[in-house]
Formats: sequence, structure tokens, C-alpha cells
Amino acid sequence: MSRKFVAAVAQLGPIARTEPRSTAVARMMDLLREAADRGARLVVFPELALTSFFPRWPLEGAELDAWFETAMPNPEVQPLFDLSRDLGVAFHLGYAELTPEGRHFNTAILVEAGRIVGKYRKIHLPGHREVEDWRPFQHLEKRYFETGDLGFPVCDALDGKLGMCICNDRRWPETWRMLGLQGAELVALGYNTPLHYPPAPEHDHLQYFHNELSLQAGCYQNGLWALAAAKAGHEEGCDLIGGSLIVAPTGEIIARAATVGDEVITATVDLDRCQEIRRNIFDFAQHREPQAYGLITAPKTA
Ligand code: CDV
Repeated sequence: MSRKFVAAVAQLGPIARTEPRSTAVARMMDLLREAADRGARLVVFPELALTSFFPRWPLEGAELDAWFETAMPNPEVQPLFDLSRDLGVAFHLGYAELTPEGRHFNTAILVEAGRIVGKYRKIHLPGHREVEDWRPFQHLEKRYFETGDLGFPVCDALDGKLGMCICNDRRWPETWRMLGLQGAELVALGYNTPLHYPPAPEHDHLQYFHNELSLQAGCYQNGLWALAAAKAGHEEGCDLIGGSLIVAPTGEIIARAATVGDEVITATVDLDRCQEIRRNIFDFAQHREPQAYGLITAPKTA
């Protein structure tokens, strides 16, 4: 049985601070319809796709919690779930999760046939805990989110094994290897990556390159597909990179967004192509040498 299908990445342009979730959802529904018209069975939306990227602002208490979802789906997001079920298109969505116990996570879900079949909570949280006035904009993910507590789960969907990670996770080889070791054949991820990185502005011109480098290496070294969706463009005074990508298990870029606005890119994904890499150069069973990798899981030092 062929495991070949059309997959889509739906890049979002900026979302204003005042834009309600319903507007973002309506934009995503348009993108999902376009992806369905192109024959897609899966659409990947960005990290924190329902709102503006709120970790750039100092917020507290109820004003902070207002950016989080306390249920998923909820009435504002339900139309996206319904459309996905009606059109037979699965989707991946990033959002801020507030649990009934009051815990805050940067979360992504995979939804197939109207049902959440996979969930991931971001593990590598970038940025800082305290407000730093020297920065042109804040990046308070370490303050607002707990480190994800679900590991790097891989779920059965679309006749294959699908994994997820979120934004900064893509820069860490451990993320990809954890997913690869569990047999993930496709990794869905979203990102909000500012063009300007205040602690090391000398690398600003490399932002697109580092995005591609991380994704291409992750795919090749683990023999899997990646679908990466940006929230892009000039959002509340901050420029976010676009460059959403579909990358093959060989590390080749198959599709790349051309704009920094709402845009759908598609490609035919054949999950069986993972074997081109996994039976050969990265045949883990034959060639990995984990007894020599102990330092990777040793506790971190300050
Ligand atoms: N949302 C992110 O995780 N952004 C980081 C930036 C801050 C470096 C990223 O890795 O793209």
C-alpha cells in the first residue's frame, strides 16, 4: 500500500495584538481550504498560531492568562476542527495551553478526523525569565511556560508515524534523534523566529540559513520528513522570518515559502522514502554506538 500523500505547510503572516482568535482561525480555515483544493491530507500551522506572539510583552496574572487556551477545542477553534473533519484534512496547530491545574505550556497538537491524536509540549524554551530593558522586545518564554512534560511523543496518523516539536526545539539534534529513534517518519513543527536576535545581532543575517541548516540536518540524520510553518512578517514592531519549508529525508528542500504573509506550500510526501536513509547510511541498528554517547544524557552543568 502506498504511503504517498500531498502535505501542506500553512505559513501565517503577522497577527496583531488586538486580533481576536476568531480572525486567526478564519485565516487558517482559508489556508486549509486552499490546501484541500491542492489535494493535501495534512496541513501544518505555526507555533502559537491563534494570537500575536505575546512573550514579547511583560504581562501578569489575568492579563497573561488571557493569551492561553483552557480547553482544546474551544468554541473559537471548533470551526477549524469541523472544517478539517469535513474536508478530510488533518492539521497540526500550536497554541498556549493553560491546564486545569494552572500549568502553562507552549503546546502543539495533531488533529485527525476531528480528534486530537497527538500532543506535544515544548521542551527547549528560549529567551529569559526577567524583563530585560535593554532589549528592543522581550522574549519571555522561560517566564511564561513550563518545560514540556510529555517527552517527544510519536503518534500513529496518516498511515505513518508522526512526531512534533516546536520552534527552538528544531535547533537541537537531540530533538530529532529522540523522534528518529522512535521511528518518526514525519515531524511537524511551527516557529516564531525574530530576524533580530538581540544577544547576538551579528548572526541576524543568518536566521534563514540556520533555519534551513537545522531542518535539513535533522531530516537527513534521522531519515524523516519535516514540515515547518513560520509565523512571519512584521508583527507588532518585530520582524519574524518566513521561509516555511518541506524537507525530504535526504535533507533536500522540496518546497519553500516565498513571502512573509499567509501562504500555502505543498509537496508530495512518500513516507516510504524514509527507508532510503534508514536502511543505509543511518541504519541505527547497525551503525549507532550509544555506549559512546553517555555525555549527551549526563546532567547539565551550570
Ligand atoms: N519561538 C522561538 O522558540 N524562537 C527562537 C528564537 C527566540 C531564537 C527560535 O529558536 O527561533
